Amino acid sequence: MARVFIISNRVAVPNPDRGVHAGGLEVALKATLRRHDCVWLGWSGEVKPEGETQTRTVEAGGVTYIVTDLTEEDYEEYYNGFANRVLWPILHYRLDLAEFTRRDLTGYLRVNEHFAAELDNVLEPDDLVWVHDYHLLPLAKALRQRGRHNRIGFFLHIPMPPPEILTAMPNHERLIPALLHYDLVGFQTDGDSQNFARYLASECGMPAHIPRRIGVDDRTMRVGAFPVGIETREFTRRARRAVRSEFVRSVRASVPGALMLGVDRLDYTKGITLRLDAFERFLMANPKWHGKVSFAQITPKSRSAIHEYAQMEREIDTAAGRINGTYGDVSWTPLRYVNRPYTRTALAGLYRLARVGIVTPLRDGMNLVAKEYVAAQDSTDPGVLILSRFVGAAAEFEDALIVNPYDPEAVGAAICRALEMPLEERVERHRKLYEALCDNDIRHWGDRFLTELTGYDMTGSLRPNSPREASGGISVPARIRRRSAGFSMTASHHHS
Ligand code: ADQ
Repeated sequence: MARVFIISNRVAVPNPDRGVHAGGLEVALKATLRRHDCVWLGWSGEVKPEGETQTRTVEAGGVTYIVTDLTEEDYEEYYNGFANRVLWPILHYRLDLAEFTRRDLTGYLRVNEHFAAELDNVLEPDDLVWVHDYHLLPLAKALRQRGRHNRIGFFLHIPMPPPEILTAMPNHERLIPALLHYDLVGFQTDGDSQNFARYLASECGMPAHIPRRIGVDDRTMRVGAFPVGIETREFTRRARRAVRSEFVRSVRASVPGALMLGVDRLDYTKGITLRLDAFERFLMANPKWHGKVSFAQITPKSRSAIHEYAQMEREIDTAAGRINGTYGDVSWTPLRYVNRPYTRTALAGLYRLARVGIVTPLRDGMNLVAKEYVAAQDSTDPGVLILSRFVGAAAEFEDALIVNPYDPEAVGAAICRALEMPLEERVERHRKLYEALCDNDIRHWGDRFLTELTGYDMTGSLRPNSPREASGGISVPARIRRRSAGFSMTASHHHS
């Protein structure tokens, strides 16, 4: 049976010494790792001086992990540089925060070449390759240039902005058409797929209305939405158990009145500053709630080495101090702002305890916190989810209180509405949200993607599903094939 190669920037090698902290990607891929013969390849997380980097193979739990170190230059140019200072802000619609240098782009392409070379050493012709996220956009192209004809799929975990934004990225014409080298490109939502199709129409001369299959040379490329979900019932059970824990009981005892909860990595896309602004406006407009609601914002720090992140940390600290200074009392702290990670179980318990879950990113591919919050509720007395319209989850969660995160007064009003919502309405909204969650359980996500990638039903044995044919597709115009095929990695190794 064909092996499935999973390629991502970071690799979640199980490590008993560090305790289990399952990241979103690992949870999403759990069923795939269990059911298929998988090899997971990516960065080890270690940065070594030039000449001391290594690639290691580790076997654990039936999965082969191949991890490779980065040099300091790689880390700065590829990871901190092009991936997190250019692609991350631009794909989240933040052109104003992008800091492009050719040097970083060169580093980005070099690391993609390095991953392709490592993969090339071990890949068999019938192996499937599934590449994850914005760090590795040109990986299929690098593999094709090595003569590889394997089925290669790509999934973007973060948003795909419209071409009006994407075309402002320097060198977009070298990177985005490189996605045509994949056999399947998956996005979180239909909106993201449509944005990609619009880019192909405006920049690559494709027809405006893209069919699901596009003929590229002798291959067929497909584009589709594969919204990421969670293990819904498992998370519900975990939350039910967790509320009985010592930790959650002590939190409950320490909160006078209702708890509102926000859980996000500290990132400017998550809209935390505006969220605090909304909470402040809510407090200003609703003295009757003083002393009766506490807002816990749990926000582990990330990427502090990047200037914008350090600046945002300071802004949030200032706002938090101001809110507690203005409204707090010796017996009541309106805002509890915490910078540490919690275990999944502790988080599940906190979600269940919270009368309001507030998820207001300015832009987010999916947002699993919104899904975890809904899964964790007691269906007979559920809390209310306040959800930004600009996250992927909003497409499935119409029954949340949908808000515009850029409008703090409206978000403040939604906080009040959520706190005062009658039981009957809470139960009804939660029932519909929970149904939406169960319709899209993460256990089927990997199989859906792999089935679409191969044309075979990957849920059981490898049975033919539909023959793979290029008929009915359209051809990529020759000029794009040339441009795309003529994009040479080595030619781009000039320093700025
Ligand atoms: P992220 O931007 O990391 O993921 P998100 O989807 O919210 O965002 O996932 C965060 C995960 O980290 C959740 O499972 C959450 O429980 C956990 N987490 C957050 N704070 C924590 C804390 N203090 N302690 C412990 N765990 C914590 C990217 C995209 C998203 C997309 C996912 C998956 O940006 O839009 O949903 O990938 O595709």
